[in-house]
Amino acid sequence: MPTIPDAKPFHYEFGIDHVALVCIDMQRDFCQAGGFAESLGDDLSKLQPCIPVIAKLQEAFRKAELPIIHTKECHKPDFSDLPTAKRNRGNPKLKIGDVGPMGRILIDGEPGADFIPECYPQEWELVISKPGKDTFYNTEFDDYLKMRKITHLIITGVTTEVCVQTTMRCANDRGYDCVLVEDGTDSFFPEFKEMTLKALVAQGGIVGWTATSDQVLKSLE
Ligand code: C5J
Repeated sequence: MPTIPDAKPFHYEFGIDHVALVCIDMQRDFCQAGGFAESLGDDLSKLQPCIPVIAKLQEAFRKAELPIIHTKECHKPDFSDLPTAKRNRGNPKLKIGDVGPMGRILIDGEPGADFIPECYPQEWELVISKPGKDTFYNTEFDDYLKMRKITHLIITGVTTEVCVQTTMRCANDRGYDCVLVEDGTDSFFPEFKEMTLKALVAQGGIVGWTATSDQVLKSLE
């Protein structure tokens, strides 16, 4: 059975037919200039280190013919899945739905809500459009995982303490065993990333595990 012996807080095992790579919100609106994050005043350079790491994990999962699930945080063009409170939060220069340099901010189908080229899904991979921070909320995620008998999730993406952490906590509550890839996630706030990585594995792995991308890649050899 594939094992990550040095995962934190202790070794992690998964059945090769029951594991998926989850790539959270590797979108132009978060990672590139002219998008949502920049309109909130965030420093985009903070999200760049995890990009080649996620690309490498995607390559390895594809080579091993293992499933990859991509999420994108976005809303319907008519705002029917966008709470007014979310639209107004943060007083951004460009609100969700406003027209920016990459089309309407965080609206499904617009260039900004699409994936960055480095982490772009293959056409046979599942893409989940999610209106919330939690990938389970109002999506087909849980049905898909159950249908494919996936019980173990290797989680990557941005941002660590928002959509990534929220999804991992909600997966844990549903019984999935999750590993967050330490160098496969980033935050605009490095101190939040550091605390999140510690908090998830505290108390004997109260939310799950963390491991480096090298450790994950080794487990697939
Ligand atoms: C945020 C996310 N930070 N993908 N979304 O608004 O973490």
